[in-house]
Amino acid sequence: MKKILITGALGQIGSELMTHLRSIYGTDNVIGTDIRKGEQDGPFEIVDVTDAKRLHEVAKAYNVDTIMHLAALLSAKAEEMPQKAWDINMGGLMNALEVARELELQFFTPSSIGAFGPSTPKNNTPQDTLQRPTTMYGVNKVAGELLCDYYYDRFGVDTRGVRFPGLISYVAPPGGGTTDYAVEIYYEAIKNKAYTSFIGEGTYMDMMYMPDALHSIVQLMEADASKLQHRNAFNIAAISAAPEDFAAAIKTYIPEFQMDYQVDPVRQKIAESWPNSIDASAAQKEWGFKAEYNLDAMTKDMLDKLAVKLG
Ligand code: AKB
Repeated sequence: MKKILITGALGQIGSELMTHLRSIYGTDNVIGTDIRKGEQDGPFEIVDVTDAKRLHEVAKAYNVDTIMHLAALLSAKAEEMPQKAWDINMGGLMNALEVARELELQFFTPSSIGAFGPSTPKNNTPQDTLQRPTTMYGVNKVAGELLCDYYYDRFGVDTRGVRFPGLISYVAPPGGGTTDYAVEIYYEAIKNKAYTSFIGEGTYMDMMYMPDALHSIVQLMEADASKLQHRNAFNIAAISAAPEDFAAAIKTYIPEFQMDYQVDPVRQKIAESWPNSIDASAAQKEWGFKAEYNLDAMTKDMLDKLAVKLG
């Protein structure tokens, strides 16, 4: 991995991944692409992933050897507009995989805990298990995992992926996810010392701090291929928590913090169809993944960083 093209580079993961990869591989070796131009240094091109020709042209022009395909609609947005989600999530993925096949590139795309459904074992969800999601996002993620494995088996494209939990960061906000409450709660804790959660009490989901997520991508992409028994996609895990766990963690630093609930039925239903916690032992065994941040360490860092960011 020396020259990398990122799609969706201005999104929640992309904006931090771009900076992280540039610090490792050099600014000129990481080409950001998105449907709009943002404020950032280094090579950047406007690319809509549904435009296969443009994606191919840019990858070829920069002579990249890796694509990290992040452009996608998240779970709640995909439920609002399922047809559009199919076009972007599946059409974009197919275009990116084709570019990887044609130009012989290494390929990363994230799957998600959304690839599981109500019939999946809920606790310590195994790596290989029943995947019958009931959301458009989940359908896209399962189909995407299968498509990436297909491109590896059929064409030899070096495809790799992880099933991300809800990702928490203070840099770029997520947009349209079910786990977004776990980011909003920190912003509101700093701004108003109070938060109204759209996910109900007692609803557990897996979460992870962004530095661990970024580290996982680099570690997986650099992993020795001969050690990988799985490819698309690995369970990775760090924190299993419900809204009240976040509130309790925040209260240790901001004792006046208050939380109440106004549950959004659409996102609650999605959350209830996902696992409470997942088993990441295959990722640990096959490429050594281990998260560094637990809920308390993440909370401390989020509150410190947001206090500075929000003044
Ligand atoms: C979402 O909530 O849609 C995402 C995810 C878990 O994939 N954060």
